[in-house]
Amino acid sequence: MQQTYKFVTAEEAASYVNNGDIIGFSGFTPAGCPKEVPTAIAKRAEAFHAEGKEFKVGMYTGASTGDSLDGALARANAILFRTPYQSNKDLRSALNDERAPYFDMHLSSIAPHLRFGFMPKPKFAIIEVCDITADGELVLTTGVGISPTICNLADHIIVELNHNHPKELRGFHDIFEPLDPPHRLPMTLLTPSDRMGSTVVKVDPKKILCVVETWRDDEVGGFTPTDEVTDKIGQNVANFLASEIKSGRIPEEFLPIQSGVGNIANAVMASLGTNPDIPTFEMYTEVIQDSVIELLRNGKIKFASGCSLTITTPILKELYKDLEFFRDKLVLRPQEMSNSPELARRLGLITINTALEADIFGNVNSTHVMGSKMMNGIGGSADFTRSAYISIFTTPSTAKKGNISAIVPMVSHVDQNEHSVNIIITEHGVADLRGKSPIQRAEEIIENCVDPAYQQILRDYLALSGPCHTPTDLHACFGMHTEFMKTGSMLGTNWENYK
Ligand code: 0RQ
Repeated sequence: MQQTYKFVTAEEAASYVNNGDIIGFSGFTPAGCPKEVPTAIAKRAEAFHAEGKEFKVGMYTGASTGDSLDGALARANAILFRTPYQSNKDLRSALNDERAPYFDMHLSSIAPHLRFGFMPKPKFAIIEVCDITADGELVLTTGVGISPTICNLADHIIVELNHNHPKELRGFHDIFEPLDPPHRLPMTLLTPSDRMGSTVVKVDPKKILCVVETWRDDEVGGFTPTDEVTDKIGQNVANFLASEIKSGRIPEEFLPIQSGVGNIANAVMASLGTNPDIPTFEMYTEVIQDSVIELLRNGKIKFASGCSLTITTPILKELYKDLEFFRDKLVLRPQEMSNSPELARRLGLITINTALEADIFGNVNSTHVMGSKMMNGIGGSADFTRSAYISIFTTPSTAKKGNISAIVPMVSHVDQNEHSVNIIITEHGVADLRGKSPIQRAEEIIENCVDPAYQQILRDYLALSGPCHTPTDLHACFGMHTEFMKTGSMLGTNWENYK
């Protein structure tokens, strides 16, 4: 069957790509991303640069990718533009040094915005698959991302056929692309385990330019082991949800969970899994991390719907040995479905995402360090938060050895605003912002979530303003940030300087 396609080396595939071309890549996080062809494109760019010639490509991805994609192209200085979420060290440096123009977007918006023509269409789609048929059926691997849309929109498809992923992954995907307004119909899922799409991405075989074979593993990094702080945050989340069930504010049968990425999110999932007061549950989320696989095995999680299996290689290999056990417990969907605000609202998701900093009124910054340096991106956090049944943000109360308070008078960048954030949780406790005025929210956050070393500083900040609705002092609101920039610590913040 496959002989009908042209099998080539990664270098030959990369030779079709020229300066200024725009590429859409498969995958979501390092899961399911192409690896060989992007690295070969980076080498091609380096060769052009060595001859003094321009070579840059535009890049659409599902979310973050692996180092052989984002890292390689960033190091080669080959990025014309890049969107959305990223988490690669070298790409982060490139975009913060203005070497790689980057724009951050909600993950649910990429595919529709491409279809609407809000951004230039990709010329190439580079797609990792575990199987391909002569009539153009592509069986994706561990991440779906924006693959269906870029396959439809691109002029040419370059396939990376990865033999490290079993062909038996066929059946794990639920691929559906909605019609655009005014013809859009509802997405019909009523529970996380419902399906409404196809198991494959179907393309016109004539669009498949070539196929590159590979045996490379996904480049998913390991997690930092949980520590006292992340353990405590996890326990606080689990205890809070248990008390919400007890009070009847969350139904007894519980609701599906969405959980973000990173070390804290992984620790939170582990705590939910071990708390006896949390019933067995389902997940409707974007990233399925290591801890979820363990909880599916021991029955604490009944079903997980996601956009990617972002799991470390040893755990993925174990999962592949047991694929039939997981067949009725896992589904992977395009991010337009996994992150759909329509579905998040209908399913009643409990959403748990991570903040870099939050302010005393409940606004959250998950992306910018000191207001200007991009960390990773907003990812799907706002897709879920705004539509959640109950939205939670977690963060350690301090960063950088206690020199930064994660709770500040005003966030240095806003990703989620006070109207969408219901609950903030640190290792010290839980702030419930529901039904509270700005001043009541500030008191709730300062007394329950702020590190003791910063509580008085924030109480004193609140006292700077006279009677008003939201006590924001326009001179002082970034005083803790500016103190950190001057001295390397927020601890010495002195409001006398602002009076
Ligand atoms: O840096 O390791 O150099 O010290 O930020 O912090 O505590 O390891 O947390 O791995 O969970 O990542 C928000 C980045 C958290 C992530 C973020 C520094 C801190 C450390 C990382 P060092 P931790 P995590 C899913 C949904 C995007 C939004 C989202 C993220 C580093 O969760 O990208 O949830 N979220 N999307 O020291 C300066 C502060 C800081 C700070 C922490 N206030 N100022 N530095 N750090 N707070 C994503 C997808 O959709 C795919």
